[in-house]
Amino acid sequence: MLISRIELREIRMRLLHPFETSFGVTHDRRILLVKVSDGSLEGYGEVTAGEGPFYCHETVDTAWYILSEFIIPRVLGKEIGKPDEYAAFVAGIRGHNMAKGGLEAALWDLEARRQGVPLWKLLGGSREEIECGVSIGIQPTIERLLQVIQKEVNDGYRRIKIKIKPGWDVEVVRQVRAAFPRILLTCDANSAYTLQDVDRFRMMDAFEVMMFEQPLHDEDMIDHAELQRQIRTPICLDESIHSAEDARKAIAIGACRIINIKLGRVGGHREARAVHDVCRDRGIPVWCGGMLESGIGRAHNIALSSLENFSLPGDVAASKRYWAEEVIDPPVLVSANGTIAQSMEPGFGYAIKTSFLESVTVRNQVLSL
Ligand code: OSB
Ligand code: MG
Repeated sequence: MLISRIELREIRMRLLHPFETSFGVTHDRRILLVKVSDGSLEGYGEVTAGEGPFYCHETVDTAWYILSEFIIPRVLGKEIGKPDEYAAFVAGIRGHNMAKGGLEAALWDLEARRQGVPLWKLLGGSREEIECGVSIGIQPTIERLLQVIQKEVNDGYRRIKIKIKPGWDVEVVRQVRAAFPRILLTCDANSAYTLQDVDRFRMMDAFEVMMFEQPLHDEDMIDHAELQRQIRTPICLDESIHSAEDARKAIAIGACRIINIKLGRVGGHREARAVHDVCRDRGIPVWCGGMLESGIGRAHNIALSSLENFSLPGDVAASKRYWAEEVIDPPVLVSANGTIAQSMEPGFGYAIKTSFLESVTVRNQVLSL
């Protein structure tokens, strides 16, 4: 396909509920979208960077800069055979996986539309229905958290993830487990702890938590391996895994027993599948993480989750948990028993609500031949 036109677009949308993690609170999302065209068809991708460098170093503004100054000049006007070949065009650019991944996702959507097939089938997926979990931010009180969990359980979600941080951990998890003895429960620390905190994790070992997600520093694997040796609950890595090579090494040293795959964090579908394969070959289950995406990023996450080794419920939930109005039509719907059905339409399988998208756009830039 000839890449004849690329458009960057920043939209702003308010979350229905502010989302608090150990690194901060998000009320309003700034989301960078990428549209690619081959002259007749279009594909859409989402850059999953946040507003500030808190989850990782990338932000909406760094991604815009890297895309417009370095990535787009390397692909605009080029003939790219298959989306897998994109990696070679951007190989010289170090890091900035979310910037790379946003355009890569758009290329996959475009290729699927060119072939007239659903993206999940093009990716090689087999799960026609994916299992959904929810990620619940830090709440003002434990009572409030218990109410939110009850609502999500009533809505059918199959796994509840709560955010933890020092001071919002052992007692919180104890009470959640006491109130909900049977739910699949996981805890995400977003790197808020150090090895000094091993006793807190040993205390939480008693509550049958399915996994502790990214307890330690985002650049660490060694201390995670040490922590894993000292606790029973599996560790799941999120922030520390940027590639299939990272996954291979983390598994080899025993730093985790589960891996969360995020499209942006690993730089796109090609690397996401490579991480998936490394994990599958070593008996490590994976699940799809979320980054408070708009419907465009969400649709890509759903397609990715169709791969066989996505055997645990992901953080891929209904549009209505996040947004009053969605940029895609239909919005992402979750069934009463906590699943999302794959779309049978070409590409990522949802239509773009063009006029709503225009109404939430704050800037755009078109680069074309
Ligand atoms: O660590 O998984 C995370 C949101 C923003 C940044 C990091 C994370 C998250 C979530 C939310 O947990 C998942 C979602 O509902 O999109
Ligand atoms: Mg996480």
